[in-house]
Amino acid sequence: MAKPTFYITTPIYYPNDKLHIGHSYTTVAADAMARYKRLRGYDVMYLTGTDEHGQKIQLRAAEAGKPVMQFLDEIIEWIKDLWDKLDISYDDFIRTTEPRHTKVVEEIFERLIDQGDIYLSDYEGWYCTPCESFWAERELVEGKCPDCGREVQYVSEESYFFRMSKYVDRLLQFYEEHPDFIQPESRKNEMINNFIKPGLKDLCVSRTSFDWGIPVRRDPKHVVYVWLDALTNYITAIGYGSDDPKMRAKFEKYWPADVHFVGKEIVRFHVIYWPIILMALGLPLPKKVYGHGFLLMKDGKMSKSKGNVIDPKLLIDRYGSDAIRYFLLREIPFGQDGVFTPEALVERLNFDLANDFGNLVHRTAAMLHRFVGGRVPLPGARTDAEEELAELAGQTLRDLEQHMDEMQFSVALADIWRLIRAANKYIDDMAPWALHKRGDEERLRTVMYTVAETIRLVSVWVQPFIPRAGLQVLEQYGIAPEFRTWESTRTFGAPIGQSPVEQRPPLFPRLDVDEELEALAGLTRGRDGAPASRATDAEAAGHGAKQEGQRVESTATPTGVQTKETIGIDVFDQVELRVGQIRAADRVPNADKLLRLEVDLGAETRQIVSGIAKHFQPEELIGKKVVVVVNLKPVKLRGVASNGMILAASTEEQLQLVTVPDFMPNGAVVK
Ligand code: ME8
Repeated sequence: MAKPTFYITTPIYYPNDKLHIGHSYTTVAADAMARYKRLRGYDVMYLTGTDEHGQKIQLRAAEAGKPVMQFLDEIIEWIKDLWDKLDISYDDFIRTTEPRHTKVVEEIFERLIDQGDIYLSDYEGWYCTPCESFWAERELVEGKCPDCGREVQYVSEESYFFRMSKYVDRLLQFYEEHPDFIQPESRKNEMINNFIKPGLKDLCVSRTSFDWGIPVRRDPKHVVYVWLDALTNYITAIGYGSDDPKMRAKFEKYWPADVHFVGKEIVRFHVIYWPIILMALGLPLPKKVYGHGFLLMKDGKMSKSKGNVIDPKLLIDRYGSDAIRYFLLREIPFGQDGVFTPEALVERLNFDLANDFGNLVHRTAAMLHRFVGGRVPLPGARTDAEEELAELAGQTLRDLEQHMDEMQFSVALADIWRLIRAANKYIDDMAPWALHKRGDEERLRTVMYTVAETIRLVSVWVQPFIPRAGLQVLEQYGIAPEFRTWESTRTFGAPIGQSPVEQRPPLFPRLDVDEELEALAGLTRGRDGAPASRATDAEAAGHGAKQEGQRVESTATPTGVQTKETIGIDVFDQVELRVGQIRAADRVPNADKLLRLEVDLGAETRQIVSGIAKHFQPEELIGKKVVVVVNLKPVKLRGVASNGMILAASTEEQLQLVTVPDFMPNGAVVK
């Protein structure tokens, strides 16, 4: 039987300059999804590429003093090298200057004129060259481009226009019938309210003021203007309009795309103009457009002029591709904006990769050698402890698949790490060294097998995210090919006994925090050239759970409770409380009061550092439904990021978390 297909794309990036870590973010996310689907047995087509036409490219090449094609070839080589370094498993790379694209765009344009969807008229308006955008007078901000603040020029020129307005009703009907088309859902209303309801304007699709573009066949003083050219890459790359029957069959096989991954700023083009172009061509529409959030720097959006752009190659050279991939996917909930901080990067690498996963793999291999001859042993009878771990593994797989289907990469990784932490705890609780000492051979074999089996599952599951580490561990643990498949992880208890295990250096080295922060400051310079600073202790004040010993200024009322100053409901309303479920908890090293929690808020999982370590063991908190202040400014506590606060009731002697019944969903509002 033919495999089901899965066609996934990234935006085609402008090669007017080297790409930065923001572009890598989309490409890594799409790669994780492509790898995941391949592991699930899909025939995947993963497309990326470059959007090579337009005035901006022409100007940049002129600045560099190079012929445009040479300028482009050099950057494309740099980009492909970046994707190789990041282990991006794309199946095709489309350049919009390739004949397989240009020829088809020319034909599409002719056809759309013949059909009456494209017409000739005059364009008048303000044009921003760097943004390649036209603006109406009223849209300008103090006479400048509302997007980038730069000078705009008044242009009046003959242009071809696409009659977008003709298709608006059909588009709205499509949204109704396909409620999952635009993801995350919140972006849909923004599109309807901001762009469609005020009246969708026809789109200018040709220019005469520059010539670096695909000429309009019947009127070659015009070149096809950027979005019509760019968007159609998704169909030309897989053979639409090709003369080659094999390519046409490829188009039939993969179209419509399963998902276009794009940054939120270009969602509009993908959910309004692109579907309309496809309707005009009589083609089916893509199944989903996922508009993810921005990766920001502490001082806002990454931009060359702010000088806060990070070169991803420098990061990969220093930390390895797995580390960067992990960080990007784990740190920022897909769909939301997230801030890149050097502290968060180093912490993720130290805690999650070196301490949790790396250490599990390393210490287990060492114990297998020390206690049972360097092979995975055959297990004896399971006890409750093994059953529990096996059950958690089953639950992890179910959660992981659900979250991957929802494209919630950070939550999917949190799912896997819950099992990794449970395996580390299982080792601590079972103490194989003690079993060895007292000669309890059968228990020792069972425990060591159980840990190795957990490592097998985890190593298969992490492969979409950190492919090198996943594969390396499967090899290190001598796992046979049939037990490396996704399907084989549905059973806990594969016959991997007797597999020879190698002792290898740790997967991820532990980093010296201060040294790395200094090195990273050199890679990411702020506007004034000063290294990005670490969060101060003062910023951290008042975070985590209610801090013990925090002074409260109170005003006495004649009787009853003593209160602070009276506030209006509007002030209280500013505090946003939601139900959250604690998914993971561990101690913050060198901080005897602090626990690091991962709290599931439905739409995302947050890390919160809480000053409750004196009152709870981390493991007793797992699964508890608590009340979380979700709109508190993020801070660092002992260098660990904390994004929210958990409510607790306390007296001098005791502290209890405020909990909510289990049936209340995660993310429910508390007021
Ligand atoms: O828009 N955070 O190309 P582009 C997250 N050629 N993602 C980011 C990012 C950031 N800070 N910066 C860039 C174009 N991206 C057009 C696309 S598609 C038919 C044509 C990612 O080079 C994100 O995916 O400006 C964003 O949409 C894309 O790069 C923009 O790349």
